[in-house]
This record gives sequence, structure tokens and C-alpha cells, in this order.
Amino acid sequence: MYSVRMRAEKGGRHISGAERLVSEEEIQDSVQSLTGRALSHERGKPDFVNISVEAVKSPVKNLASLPVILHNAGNVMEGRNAARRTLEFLGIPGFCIQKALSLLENGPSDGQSMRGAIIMDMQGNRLEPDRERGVRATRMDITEKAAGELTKSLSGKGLSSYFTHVKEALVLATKVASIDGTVAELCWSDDPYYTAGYVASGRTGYIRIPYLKENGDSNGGRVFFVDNINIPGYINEIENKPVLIDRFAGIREFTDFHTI
Ligand code: PML
Ligand code: MG
Repeated sequence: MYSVRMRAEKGGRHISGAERLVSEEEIQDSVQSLTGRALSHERGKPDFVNISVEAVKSPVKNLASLPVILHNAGNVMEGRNAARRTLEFLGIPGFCIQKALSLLENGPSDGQSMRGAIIMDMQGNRLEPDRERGVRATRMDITEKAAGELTKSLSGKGLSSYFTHVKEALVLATKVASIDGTVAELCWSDDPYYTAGYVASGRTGYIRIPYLKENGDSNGGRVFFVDNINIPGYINEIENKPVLIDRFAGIREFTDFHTI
């Protein structure tokens, strides 16, 4: 298999990134579609696009996706509360939650969003070696069959138009949750007109929250909350361990934490 990755920048600032894990026959098509993505992004027209194609040498791990749990928050205040409560439920100290929310709200890299994620321990320390770039989870994808199941479920909930964002985020969140030391992930989009985000963990699944920021706001990003990690080992797994989601674990409405 091959890892095909795209990232786009403007004036040295992150615009977008995406990636696929494909067979040799699929390389050309995926390069083309990722190039198209890079050139037509709502965060702006890039002046630098990097596309890389690399053979994946280590064995690919197949995983079932996290289940998708739909939270019905109706505005940003309700959405942030839902995120806070979920992270508290997972045992993350309140001051870490607050710090993570304000980092994403204010743009974690000098008021700008990052290419990758923040890694935060249970003392609120940031562990990513490069605070401007962050750590980017890569070498992951979803099979056509599992993506087809996701499409069907989303359309049953009236969410078809969000397919690409949900698919890519669910793949990433599933990979990150599967790595030892991850306690939870908090994410909301840095795309200005995409207000949704999620809290994900192996214990709760992927809790999708429709409003985590106001429309038009281009700050966002990801925080991986971790405990007891060896930093280089953890980052190596996030970046290099190839993961293919081959089953979709279903979608349901959020009711309360007791049913999770
Ligand atoms: C992004 O692609 O910018 C992150 C999107 C996170 C939310 C995806 C969703 O469930 O709608
Ligand atoms: Mg984005």
C-alpha cells in the first residue's frame, strides 16, 4: 500500500491537509483528487502544495471505526458544555479542559491554526515538540465498503452533506483512540463555515457535536489528551502506524453518559 498525503499552505500558514492509503493502481486518481482539494478550499487559495507518495512498509492494522454518537447541542454554548462534560466524564482535569478549549478558540499557533494536533498531558503540559506545526496523524484510511456503510447511516440522519468531513475525522479519531496512552481527543474544524467538532475516545465513541464554534470563525484544531506516554514512541505511532478502518460501528443519538 501507499500513503498519499497532501498539505496546502498560504504565506507559510496551514490551509488544508488530507490523505489516503491506497493500492498502486489508485495512486494517480488519489493524487489528482487531493490536488483538486488543495486548490479549492474555503480557507483560501494556497501558494504552496505538497503531495507525497510513499510506500508503506509496516503491516496495516485493520480496525472497526468508533461508533458515531450524535449530540443535539443547538448552539455553541451547549456544544462547548457537552464537550466539557464528556472530557470530565473521561477523567480529564478541569484546568486541562479549559486550557484546551481556549487554545483552539484563540488559534493555538500565534492566533493561527496548526497543521497538526496539540498533545496535552494530565498536568496541562503541551508535549508536541513543534508548537507551530503540531503532530499530524497520518497513514490511515477507510475501505470503500465501510465508507459506504457510513454514507448510508449519515443519509438516514439527514447528514449526507457532511460526509467528507465526518469520514476523515472519524478515521483519524479512531486511529488516535486506538493508540496506547490516548485518553481523549477534542476537535473542531478550522474551516470557517464548518462549525462541528467532536470529543472521541475508546470509552465513549465519537461524540459529534454540531456547534463548537460560531460560523465564520477560522480557528480550530485538535488536542490529544494523553497519560503516561513515552513522547517519541507515541508520536511515532500517531504518524507512522498504518491503520485501515474496515468496519463501521454504527450511528446513534446521544442520550446520557450512562448509556455510553
Ligand atoms: C475538519 O475536517 O476540519 C474537522 C472536522 C471535525 C468534525 C467532523 C464532523 O463530525 O462533522
Ligand atoms: Mg480543516
